[in-house]
Amino acid sequence: MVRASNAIDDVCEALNRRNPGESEFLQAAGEVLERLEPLLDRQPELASHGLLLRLCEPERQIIFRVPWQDDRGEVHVNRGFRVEFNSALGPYKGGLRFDPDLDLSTVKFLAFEQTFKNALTGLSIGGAKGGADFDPKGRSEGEVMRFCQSFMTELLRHLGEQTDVPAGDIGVGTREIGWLFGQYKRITNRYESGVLTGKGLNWGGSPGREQATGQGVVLFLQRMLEHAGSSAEGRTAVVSGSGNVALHAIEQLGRLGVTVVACSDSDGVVVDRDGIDVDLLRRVKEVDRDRLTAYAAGRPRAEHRPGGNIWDVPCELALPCATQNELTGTDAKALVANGCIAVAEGANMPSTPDAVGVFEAAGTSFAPGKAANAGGVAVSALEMQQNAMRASWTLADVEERLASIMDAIHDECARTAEEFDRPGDYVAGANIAGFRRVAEAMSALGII
Ligand code: NDP
Ligand code: 2IT
Repeated sequence: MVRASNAIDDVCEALNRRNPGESEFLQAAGEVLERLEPLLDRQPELASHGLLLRLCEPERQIIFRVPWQDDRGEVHVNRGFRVEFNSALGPYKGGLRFDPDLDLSTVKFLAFEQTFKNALTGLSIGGAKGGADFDPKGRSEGEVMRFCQSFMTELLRHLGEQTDVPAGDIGVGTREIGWLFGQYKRITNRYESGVLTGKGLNWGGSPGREQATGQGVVLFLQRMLEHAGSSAEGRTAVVSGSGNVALHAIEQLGRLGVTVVACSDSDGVVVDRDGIDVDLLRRVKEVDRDRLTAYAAGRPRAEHRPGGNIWDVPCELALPCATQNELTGTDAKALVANGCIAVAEGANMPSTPDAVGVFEAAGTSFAPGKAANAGGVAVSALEMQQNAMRASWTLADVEERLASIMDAIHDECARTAEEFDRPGDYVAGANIAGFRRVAEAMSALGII
C-alpha cells in the first residue's frame, strides 16, 4: 500500500514539473493536496487508479484569439481562455473574468477551486473558469460590447446548457452577460437560457443571483461565529474591493448591525468610520462606474487613502472580496494585532498560505473562499434549474434556498473538520469534503 503522504508528494512533484511558472495554480493545488493526508490514510482507494493526477489535470483547456476594433477603428487582439476542469458532478460551471493580468495559471487555479466549491454546494455542477486578458477600464460601452461579441463568437462552440455554463466574475457583470447571451442567441438561433447564468431578471435571470455571493459570505460568517459561541452583531468590519461581491457583503453586514468602516478598489482605500453608505457606493460603482475618490467626495467625514492598505484598518471582522493573494502574512499579523476575530473570504484564494498560517496560529476563525463564497454559484445552479423548468421563483424562495445551502456547506465543513480531529479548521473541512465528493464520483465513473 502506498502511504498517503508519499502519494501526495509524488503528485505535487509531478505538478511542479509539468506546470512550470503556473504559481497560482500550483498554490491552489498544493493547498488542497496538503490537507488530504488524513482522508487518504482512511480511504486509500481515493488515491488509486491515478485519481489525484487525473483530478489535477484539466479535462480541457481552450485558448483562443479575440480580435476587436476600438472606437477609432484600431484593431486589438486579446487572448480568451476557458478551462473545463472537471465534469464528474455535472456540466462545467464557473465564471468569466476580464482582467488585463489574466493568464492560464490564474484561470487554471480558479477552475480548480471552482471544482471543489461547486461540489460543496451539493448541486449537480462541475468546475470551469474562463475569461480574457481584456481591460474594460476606460473602454466605451460600444467597445466592451464588441469585445463580448467577438469573445462569444469563438467560445460558443464549447458551451451548452448540458455542457458548459459560464457566468460573471471580475470585470463581467449583468451588462456583459447580456451582450454575451445576445451574441450566443444570434449565432445559434436558440433561446437557450440555461447556457449562461447571472442574466437579467426579464431575460431568464434568477432573483437574488446578483446579491448571492456577498449575502452567502455573510451567512457563512454568521454561522461560523455562532458555532464558536460568538456573533456578528455590533461589530466592526472591513471589506476589500467594491465590486459585486464586496458591495452586497457590505449591504448584508449592515442589515446585521455590523459597521463596515472601510472598503477599497485597485487605486486605494476609503475609511468611513460612520459606516460605508451602501446606496452611495452602489451609485458610484454600479451606476456611474466611477472610482472610490467619488465616494469620498460625497461623504465629507470619509477619508480616501490612495495606495493604502485596507488590512491596516482596525476591525473585528475582515472580508477579502477583491482578488487572489491580496492578504499576505504581514497583513494577517496586522489584523490579528488589531483584534480581528474572524476572516471570511469572498474572493477566490485572497489569503496567501502565510496569511492562512497566521490566522491558524492565532486561533482566528477563518472561512476559506471555496466554502464561504459558494453562494454565487449555488444561486447560478438555481438559475439553471429555473431555466430548465421555464419557471421563475420569488426572491424570498431563492433567499431561503441560499440560506439553507450556506448552512449546509458550513455544517459539512465543520463536521468534516471534526471527523478528522481538526475542530474549527474550515480549510481542512472544506478541502476534504469537496475533494471527497468529486473523488467518489470520479471513482465511480471509471478511468476517464
Ligand atoms: P468585480 O469586478 O465586481 O469587483 C472586483 C473588485 O475588486 C473591484 O473593486 C476591483 O477594483 C477590486 N480589484 C480587482 N483586482 C484588484 C487588484 N488586483 N487589486 C486591488 N483591487 C482589485 O468582481 P467580483 O466582485 O465579482 O469578484 C471579486 C472576487 O470575488 C474575485 O476573486 C472573484 O473571483 C470572486 N467571486 C465572485 C463571484 C461572483 O459571483 N461575482 C462568486 C465567487 C467569488 P477596481 O475596480 O479598481 O479594479
Ligand atoms: O467564483 C465563482 O464562484 C464565480 N465567479 C461564480 C460562478 C458562477 O458560475 O456563478
